[in-house]
Amino acid sequence: MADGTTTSALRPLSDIPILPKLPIIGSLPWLYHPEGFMPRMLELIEQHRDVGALRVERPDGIIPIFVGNVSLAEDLVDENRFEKVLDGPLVHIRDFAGDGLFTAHSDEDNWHKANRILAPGFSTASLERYYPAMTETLERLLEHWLRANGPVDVVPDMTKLTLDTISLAGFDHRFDSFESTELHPFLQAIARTLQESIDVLQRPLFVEPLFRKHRARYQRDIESLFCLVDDVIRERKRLPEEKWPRDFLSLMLTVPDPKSGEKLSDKNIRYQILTFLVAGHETTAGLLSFAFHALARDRELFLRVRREVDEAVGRQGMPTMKQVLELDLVRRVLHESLRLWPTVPAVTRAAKEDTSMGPYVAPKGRPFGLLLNAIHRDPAVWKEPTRFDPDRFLPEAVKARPAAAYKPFGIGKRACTGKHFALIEASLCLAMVVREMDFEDPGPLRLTPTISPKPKGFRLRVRRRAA
Ligand code: MNH
Repeated sequence: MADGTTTSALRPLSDIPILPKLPIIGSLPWLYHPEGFMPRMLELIEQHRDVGALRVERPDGIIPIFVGNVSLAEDLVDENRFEKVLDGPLVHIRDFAGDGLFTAHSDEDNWHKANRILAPGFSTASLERYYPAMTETLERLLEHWLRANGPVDVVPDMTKLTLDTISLAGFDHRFDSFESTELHPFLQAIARTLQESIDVLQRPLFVEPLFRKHRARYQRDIESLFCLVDDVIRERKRLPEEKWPRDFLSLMLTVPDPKSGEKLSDKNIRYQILTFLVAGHETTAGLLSFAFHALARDRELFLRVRREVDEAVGRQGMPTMKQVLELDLVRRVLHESLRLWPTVPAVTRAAKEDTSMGPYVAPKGRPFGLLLNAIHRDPAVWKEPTRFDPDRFLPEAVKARPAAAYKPFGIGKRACTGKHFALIEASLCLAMVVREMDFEDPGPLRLTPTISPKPKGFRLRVRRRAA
């Protein structure tokens, strides 16, 4: 044991409270919440803060354990003893994201290989190359909102922004989403397959026959995703190399693994592209939507942010990437949004060898769902946890808390590859919208029950900034 205690002194996992359950449907009736599964889990953990963990029974009889207190999380984030495992929706997302970075197993060769090839391309320094894709796409959003000069639908517009940005930076493709009201069929297929990966977990097995057509469409959607991406790869290879744009696709096709000297296979590249699309758009779109909601409700904070932007960037033109990186308050607003509404609300960890989690045994391989939304509101660490206060992310305050208290980008070697990309893209958007526009208070926040939570029915009245 890492801490010298013996396994026999530890409590069995069956000591963790369990929700009521019924045959065939498990704990389903107790898990319903109009805003989705994750807000419900948060509510339940808050009722069990004394323990900080809860077991529920899935319709298939599997009993996941959810953990939501920082003290327990401190064990789960220990990279020496725990690692990411695939569980819940990730098992299904693997149907279309394959052995791409996000859904690869921690010991899979292709994870190590792709991580060595791709991670350097996402460092802050490398991101200069993709920054023009961010400003170009943001111009479209700003035009759209300035023209609207009235109510705008924030979530779909943020989705268009982040999708167009990642597609342009990732594989030089322009979806031009702001030119139509409908989302591109490819993007709709991504949204449907993603949602199915979580919906399937909440259906009792006996209703499955009623979902045969639905499952057939899921399979067709996946085929169509593969088709489009494989086409993009084939097209690229047909171009002479000196004409290749400097995007992630070219990087993947040309840069060999520094260790083995091998390049990624075309099939793996397909999975990586789908991974960027899947992991990299809803999450950032949700983050921006929540941040705008918070600013629209707090005029004083809004004006503080605007002052920062005016001073650092000026009143004209797009900022440079360096200027964006210097927008401290903007960055703190984004972190505070991710604290209250982490757009990936949970990750899964399991012990590499038998060990302990808090007072409990943690048998090798047994998955624990770590509820990020719950640790981010643990009152043992966060004072007045529901209050929106970006100054919680001032350097002194960050140093004073355990690192396990805030993990919106995941943990250790399996943490988010796109973190800097997302934060630069989101900072740029937040800064420019606040500089150019004023908002009206949209009223209280509700969440959608989607795989990545978003503000529900969030319309914002925007108007051009009065000088
Ligand atoms: Mn992202 C992994 C959150 C934006 C690409 N991301 C993760 C994980 C979290 C996460 C949490 C870890 C999941 C797990 O442990 O199972 N990601 C975010 C958030 C945002 C985000 C909150 C935006 C805000 N992510 C992005 C963007 C990209 C991206 C943008 C790509 C351009 N993320 C990834 C990849 C992984 C990942 C790739 C998988 C990393 C790995 O396991 O090696």
